[in-house]
Amino acid sequence: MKKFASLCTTLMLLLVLGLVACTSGGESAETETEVPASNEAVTETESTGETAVEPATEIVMYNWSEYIDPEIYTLFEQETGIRIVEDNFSSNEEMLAKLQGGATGYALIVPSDYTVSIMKEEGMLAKLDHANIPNLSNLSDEFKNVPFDPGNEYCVPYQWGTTGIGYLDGVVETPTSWSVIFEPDPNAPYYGRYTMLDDVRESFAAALIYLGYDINTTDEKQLEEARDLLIKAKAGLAGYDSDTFEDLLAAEENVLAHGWNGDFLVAQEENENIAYTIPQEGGVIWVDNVCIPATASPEEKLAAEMFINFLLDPEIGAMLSEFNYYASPNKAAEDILGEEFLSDPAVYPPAEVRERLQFIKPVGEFESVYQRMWDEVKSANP
Ligand code: SPD
Repeated sequence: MKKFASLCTTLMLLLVLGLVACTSGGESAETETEVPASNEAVTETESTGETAVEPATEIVMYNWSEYIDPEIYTLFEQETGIRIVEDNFSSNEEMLAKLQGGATGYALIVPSDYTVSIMKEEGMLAKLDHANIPNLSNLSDEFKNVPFDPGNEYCVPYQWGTTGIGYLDGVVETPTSWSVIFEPDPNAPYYGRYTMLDDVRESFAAALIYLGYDINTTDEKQLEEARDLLIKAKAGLAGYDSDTFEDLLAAEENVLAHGWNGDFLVAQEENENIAYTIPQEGGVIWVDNVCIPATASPEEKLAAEMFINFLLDPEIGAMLSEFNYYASPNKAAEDILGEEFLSDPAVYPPAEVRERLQFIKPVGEFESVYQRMWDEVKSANP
């Protein structure tokens, strides 16, 4: 058994602020990763033989780009002395491949729902010590028991959103169907001026939805049809882009894009003609989560849990949504966000839209078939 003996003294202020809890029990990274013998931050107390862990003074968060207000890092550092450095990825698969390839040094990662399932299955995540995250109680009930991580054992929902089509209102008609992308018309004014996400599961989901198939199909014939459709669509595409699709719309370089709702809504501040819609065939709904890789040291894990607790603070949760325009899983933050935000159908889709949305789910071994066909799409010259 280990306890944070000196932590209780040195972090008294943080305790008062509710930022960290001291515990001698519960799950902690020590059960997932060995404490390096040379690590000075982990000391053994003479009387009990128990170890005291102090939080790391700097940790790295591996996140999607433009997904967090940098001011949140500053406030956290002011309160705790812990500096957070950010590194970015553009897709779940990129992040997963990097970690599977042995990358270490990340204390916080932000995988989507289906990727949490994959990482749990592969033993890549540390179990959270809930005693260090008292603000967990601020989560809305529906996010306390998500199917990919019941009881928030490994992760805490960060933000949630949808995948649909953003467009320049007034320049193109409201795209009511995915046909705008999948039936490319060389005479259409937007031909060559739209992008699709550079994301295997998202782009296949759009094609499978248009074909009327399950977005998690493991039927190779259906997937081949979707691949062929994606190749056909490629003729009219300006490119695959997960990082700047909204900026290209704001600059009116492109007029339409497959992408994530919040990114379009943020870009509206630059160009008020940007609008977002979910086509009649439906779209994707997703939950991104903040988790700790199993490779994090006990010191990094404690600092990461303190930051997760900080994110769950009502004011900080509201700051997060005000910055990235994604829906919050934090009930206490929603109470601050106010009615205008909560009633925006582009952020919180109404019931009739929600029933047309599907979650991407893990497809096990079949993941490699998706990847192979995606490689075929990317290398095709239509
Ligand atoms: N700019 C941040 C975008 C985050 C999108 N994450 C959603 C992934 C769903 N597959």
